[in-house]
Amino acid sequence: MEDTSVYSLCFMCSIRCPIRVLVKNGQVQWIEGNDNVDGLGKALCPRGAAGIALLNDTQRVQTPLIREGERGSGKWRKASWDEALHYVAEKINAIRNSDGPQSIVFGERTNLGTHVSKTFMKALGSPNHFTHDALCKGSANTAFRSMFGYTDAQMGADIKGAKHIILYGRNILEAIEVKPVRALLSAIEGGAKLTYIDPRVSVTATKAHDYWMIRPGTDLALNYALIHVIIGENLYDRDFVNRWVTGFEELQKFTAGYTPEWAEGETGIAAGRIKALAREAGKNRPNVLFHHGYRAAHHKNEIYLRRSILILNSLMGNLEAPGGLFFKKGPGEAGKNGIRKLTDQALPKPEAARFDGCGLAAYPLADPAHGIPQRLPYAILNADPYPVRALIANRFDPIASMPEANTTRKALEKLDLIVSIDINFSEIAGMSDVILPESVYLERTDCVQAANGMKPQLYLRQKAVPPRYDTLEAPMILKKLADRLGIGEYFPYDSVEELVDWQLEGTGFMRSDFAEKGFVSYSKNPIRWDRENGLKIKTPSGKIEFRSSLLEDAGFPSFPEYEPVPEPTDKDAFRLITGRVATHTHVSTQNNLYLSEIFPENVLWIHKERAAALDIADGDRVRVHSAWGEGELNAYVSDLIHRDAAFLVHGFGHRVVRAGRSYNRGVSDADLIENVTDPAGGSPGLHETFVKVEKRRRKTKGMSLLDAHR
Ligand SMILES: Nc1nc2c(c(=O)[nH]1)N[C@H]1C(S)=C(S)[C@@H](COP(=O)(O)OP(=O)(O)OC[C@H]3O[C@@H](n4cnc5c(=O)[nH]c(N)nc54)[C@H](O)[C@@H]3O)O[C@H]1N2
Ligand SMILES: Nc1nc2c(c(=O)[nH]1)N[C@H]1C(S)=C(S)[C@@H](COP(=O)(O)OP(=O)(O)OC[C@H]3O[C@@H](n4cnc5c(=O)[nH]c(N)nc54)[C@H](O)[C@@H]3O)O[C@H]1N2
Ligand code: SF4
Ligand SMILES: [Mo]
Repeated sequence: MEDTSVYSLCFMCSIRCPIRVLVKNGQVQWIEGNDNVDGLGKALCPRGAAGIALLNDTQRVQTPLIREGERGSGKWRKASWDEALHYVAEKINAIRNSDGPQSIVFGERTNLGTHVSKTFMKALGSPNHFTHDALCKGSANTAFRSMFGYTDAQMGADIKGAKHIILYGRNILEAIEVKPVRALLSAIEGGAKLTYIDPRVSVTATKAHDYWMIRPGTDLALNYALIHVIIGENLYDRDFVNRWVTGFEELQKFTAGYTPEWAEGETGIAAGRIKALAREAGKNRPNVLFHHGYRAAHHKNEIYLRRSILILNSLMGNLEAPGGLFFKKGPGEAGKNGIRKLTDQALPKPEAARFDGCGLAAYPLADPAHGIPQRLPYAILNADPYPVRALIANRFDPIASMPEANTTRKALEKLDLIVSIDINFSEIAGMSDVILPESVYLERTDCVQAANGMKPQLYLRQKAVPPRYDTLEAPMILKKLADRLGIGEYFPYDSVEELVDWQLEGTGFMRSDFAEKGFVSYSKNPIRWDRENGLKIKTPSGKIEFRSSLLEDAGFPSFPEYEPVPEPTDKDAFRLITGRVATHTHVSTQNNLYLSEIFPENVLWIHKERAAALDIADGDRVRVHSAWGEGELNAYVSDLIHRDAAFLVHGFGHRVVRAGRSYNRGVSDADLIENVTDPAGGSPGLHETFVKVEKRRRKTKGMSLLDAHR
């Protein structure tokens, strides 16, 4: 067989970097970045490079499975697709008839086939489709809508064009998207300055010109003080603010008392440094980027931190300027048609209200396009607002990815049906009655990716090799299930390729157009809006709303007074913070053959003086616990973390035996963290929990952070 080169999209995480896959004799030989794409080169991150290990993994789910033993006992029998889908359809039909379609809930990580799943749920008559979005950045989504009338996903940040980049725990060099990594490094090489703010010395901190070890949870105090100086010393873009902003005077009055000296007491950052940053930013505006972050699920008042960052950008007047925030342009901006989605069809309107209160009285501002996943356990446990009987989880692990995993486990026990569409023996697969295995990304074509940006483009994930095992693509799994549920009419395709062709109708592009470079562009040149008259702000006032009608109409303030962040009160108490490492994706790669060897388990970062007071040395075994769960792991003791904080890499502590390489390695942060939600923004506060740490006296083999990295 000939060597072939297939352009596709990585899916070792959901960033979907464009890739070129080299196939020889039907085997994937090599994967690299698609260097036809501006700013990407051939680069991949470590996880992207480990895609071949996923493809060939003998520990992934290989056939449909139906549970035989107790829930969670790990006993399933192999089933044919026909049998497994028939089984699921029968159960769903019975539940739909007894309790109504709203008692069926579908949760997924937003993906290229989300329009298929949304269609599936609407056709069933259930309002209860939700995505992971709130867990990741829901409060940033709401913050963007409150300021600009666009979601965070509809806007971008031009890192490459900035003269000064300020990052609030946006750990670009470990929480990786390949393009921004390269953009940041090239900006730095080109002379840009990097200021990095994090209670922990991450890899990004080591590349910064200025690193600030902030007291965890106090970034909002810092920003109030920055705004105070920027307005007080006239460092902002007056013309831009006059033209585009409403609520400036209220902001000025509000921040008058929040001085840098006050912020120093709260954040631990010297007032002089805060003033210097404000002045430097003022000098370089508009090419200064206060990055709005990625994961915006830290605190209960998260929306206000994200809004304060957006305010700083607006004061710099950086919108649509090089190095600033920009509005992503779609095909319409180039006078062309976008792709079709199954949700464009006329679909039944579900009668019941959502289970999670999203868009309703409980959480009026969170985005109903995504929902509030972390409310699911309470809806089930309290049958509030109605009984939930069945969960379908697609490419999403509600147990490991939502806080208070033990509460989630208890709630899921009550369901009549749990189905997961997964590739791994994840925590949710481990509890499922039926596991429907998806083909991995190298084995499947997916729905078209509409990549809006400065240049609107379309990308396509294209199958590089046939499936190794008895697996299917999710859009086919749902179509086959829909056929068995009498709602097949909404799924007018017999293969994903046919669905792609249907999506492309009217765009002027065809599937074959993706063969040459892996993507197609609607416009040759970047589209920028005119900063004087051409910004299309979509708030009710048509202005950037410092004073937000969205918030105030729902009864939330635009400028809440700062509430001091509590310090740990006991000698053994630490504020738990969580995050990424370059070698793993959330909860899904810990069992990868290569990645599990490079980084087999997480360790607990604590400050050396705090550790000494507890008689804990580097590499010692410790017990970490909260009111919600506990675990045992090794301590990483250093001065690279703030005294108040303890840090855990997210994603470890797997409990499913079939995931043999990751089983019982490290501790799950989800077991420890309390499930609390930002009532305005919709995200969980993942950094609100204090944990206690104690030394384990028994001798166990220790692994230091360095060992873990080896
Ligand atoms: N405690 C804590 N919780 C967190 C976070 C944290 O830092 N700490 N981070 C939050 C953030 S930012 C996010 S984005 C979410 C992420 O939450 P999730 O989306 O749940 O996490 P992932 O690890 O990306 O993927 C979950 C599941 O997708 C499966 N999967 C992977 N590839 C495929 C595929 O091709 N097809 C199918 N069908 N399944 C696949 C994996 O096996 C895994 O079971 O978690 C959030 N939750
Ligand atoms: N390798 C890898 N890359 C990924 C992913 C992955 O799973 N693995 N996931 C992708 C996804 S979905 C997301 S959302 C992004 C996440 O991208 P980021 O949001 O950049 O990364 P996290 O690791 O979630 O962020 C946590 C950082 O915030 C710091 N931090 C904690 N508390 C505070 C605080 O009070 N103030 C400040 N300033 N900093 C604080 C933590 O120490 C940590 O370094 O990464 C994306 N890229
Ligand atoms: S960031 Fe890494 S794992 Fe994620 S899509 Fe890109 S190359 Fe793949
Ligand atoms: Mo995320």
